[in-house]
Amino acid sequence: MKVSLNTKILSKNEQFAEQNRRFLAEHKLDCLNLISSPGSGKTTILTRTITDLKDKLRIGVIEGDIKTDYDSQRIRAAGASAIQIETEGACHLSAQQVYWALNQLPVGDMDIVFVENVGNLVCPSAFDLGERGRVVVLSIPEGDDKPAKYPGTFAQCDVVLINKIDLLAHLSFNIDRVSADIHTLNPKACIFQVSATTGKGMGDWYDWLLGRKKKTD
Ligand SMILES: Nc1nc2c(ncn2[C@@H]2O[C@H](COP(=O)(O)OP(=O)(O)OP(=O)(O)O)[C@@H](O)[C@H]2O)c(=O)[nH]1
Ligand SMILES: [Mg+2]
Repeated sequence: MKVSLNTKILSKNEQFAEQNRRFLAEHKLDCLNLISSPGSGKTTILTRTITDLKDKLRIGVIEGDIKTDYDSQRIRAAGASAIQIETEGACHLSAQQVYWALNQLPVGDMDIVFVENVGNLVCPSAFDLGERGRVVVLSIPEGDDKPAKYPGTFAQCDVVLINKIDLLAHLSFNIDRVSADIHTLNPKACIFQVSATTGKGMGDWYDWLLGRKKKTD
């Protein structure tokens, strides 16, 4: 018997990532995968973005956490639809979980779906969810050595949001070093300095997001 080895065998995750790409294309939906350490401010960035862009961008959110629906409650309180996935121990979301959640969201009323991945800088970047872009959040209290120590995550993203810049005066964090390290790993990454609690710098992030909307319109 002759077995052809020319056909690429896709893993289950890759198959669902392909399905997600088709789903997003059919529904003309943008989709960004948010990756960071726990507590860097992903949900705070999302709730502020939902509030500030409520007249400009229709946002839905898929929340990934090991346990609890706290984050999806915060998203709904900010005025957007949210679907919570509890991974029960897994350190990342899978494309199959995202496929299920996309099918629960009222996507006909949306321009973009954010996927807030489980907080850590290692596993999530290894799993293609079929998303259209990746955003890594790095916050000032985590320290300025993180891009160098977790290069895989920073090498595969479109944007890095350096969050909690309101704390710069209180902590030792060298923004120039971080920017240089990110650009060495990923010359195309856009870097925005923001504070999700004070709102400082969020305008540049919004301009970038709204620029994507114009391209998909
Ligand atoms: N000072 C300051 N605190 C912030 C900022 N953004 C978020 N925080 C605080 O940081 C803490 C964690 O914020 P979250 O938005 O829950 O972080 P997260 O990344 O969603 O956390 P996980 O989902 O658990 O990974 C909260 O106490 C926020 O109020 C900021 O820009 N400045
Ligand atoms: Mg969160």
